[in-house]
Amino acid sequence: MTTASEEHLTKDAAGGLYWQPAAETLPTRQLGDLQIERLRATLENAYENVPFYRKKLDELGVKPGDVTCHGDVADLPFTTKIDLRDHYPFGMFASPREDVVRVHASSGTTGNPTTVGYTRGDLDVWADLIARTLAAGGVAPGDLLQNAFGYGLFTGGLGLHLGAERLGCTVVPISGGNTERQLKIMRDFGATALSCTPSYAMYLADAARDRGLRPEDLPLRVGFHGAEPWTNELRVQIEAGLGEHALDIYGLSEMGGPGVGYECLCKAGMHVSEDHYLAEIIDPETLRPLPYGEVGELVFTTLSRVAQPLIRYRTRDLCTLIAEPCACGRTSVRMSKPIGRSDDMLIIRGVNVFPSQIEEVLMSIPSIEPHYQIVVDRKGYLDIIEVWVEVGEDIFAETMGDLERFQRSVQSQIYNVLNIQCAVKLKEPKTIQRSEGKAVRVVDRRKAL
Ligand code: DLL
Repeated sequence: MTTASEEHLTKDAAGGLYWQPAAETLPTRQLGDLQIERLRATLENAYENVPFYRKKLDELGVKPGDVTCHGDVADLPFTTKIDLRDHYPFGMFASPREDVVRVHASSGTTGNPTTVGYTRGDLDVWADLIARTLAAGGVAPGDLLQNAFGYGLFTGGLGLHLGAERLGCTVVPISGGNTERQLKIMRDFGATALSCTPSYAMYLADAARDRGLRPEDLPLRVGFHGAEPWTNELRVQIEAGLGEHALDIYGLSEMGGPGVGYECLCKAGMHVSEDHYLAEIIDPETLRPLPYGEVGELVFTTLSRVAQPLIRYRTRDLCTLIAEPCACGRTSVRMSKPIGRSDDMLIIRGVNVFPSQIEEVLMSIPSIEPHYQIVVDRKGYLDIIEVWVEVGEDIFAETMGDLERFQRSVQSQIYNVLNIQCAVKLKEPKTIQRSEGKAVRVVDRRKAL
């Protein structure tokens, strides 16, 4: 007897599997038509149910029915993270809150995080997109996925979990951290697949080596790594250290999380799930669309999300779109690895951090002077962040114990907002370098991973 999931799974040309073969290999022309049909439905939903979009579209004099081809997309308004924050928590929902069965939020945001809601149908689509991602790496029922992405409001843990269950493999919801236990469970349970950030994968690889474990002692065959930038050089090291194929996966909370882009075993860029997301590259200065192959900012429009449709969402990620066909047989465009951002967002151990969030905390503490510097570095493969702050003379007159207490209190106030540990260094007045132009608030000493 075949199970429902085995009926889905057919071999691709790269050694992986299709989860939804028809959708994943849809001829370009049909894919384009499907996108326009879904785009119109999305615009209608947004126009009818989200006052923000009704106003924006009315201002531009665009009606959902006016969009008939891809060229019309450039007439549609953009959406930014600020728009989402301004409508916190549920003002961008197109569905009544009662129909929203899940809410996630972006990592590490201060004040108002950006929230994302899913109807039951949205979760269903998400599950299939992650199942596609896992299948592309050859994962099938019978495999065991150790899911070391963080569970909680972050979309990584629960997203991968949902897709693994949809696919029908065994999922171990171990979440992040506790390296000793990760390595034990990996061997005891026989994990054939791993999901976590690339930096954590490398950390696990080093920890395994330090304990005398060779890659062949680990049962892994494939890993799904993303949520932060990484290079092909790191891929080679992770693969050698863990004995797995290390595949890149991309997504962002605003688009519903991972599942937006994923690599097949050709490892030649991430296939964009184009039947559910319309991808564009724009020039971040002029906001004009750029042709495939040019580096620019990635912009997405959701094509099937019901609870929270987003039109031309500016991801701030800089990359290129690759239109040439992939050897695996999938027909979608691929996105290159993001090479940077068009804003100042830092990604520290997978958590998104805006320097302004740290500034807000610091500036709320009276004894701290308005001079600070955020120093980001890497210890092994893990990011570390230090916040150097200038404090008034009076602070240094305190006892050692008082100073330490003050320092710990600043650390914990930053932790409360960002959810990441950082080391606070108290500096004497006028010791942080002043700049004649823009203040250099962030010193990022990390080399590309
Ligand atoms: O990082 C969703 C995710 C979870 C993706 C698990 C992959 C795996 P956010 O926390 O909202 O969502 O962060 C989104 O992270 O705009 C990129 O700047 C960055 N990012 C995500 N994946 C990659 C990747 C999740 N593969 C932001 N390569 C995005 C480079 C990535 N950067």
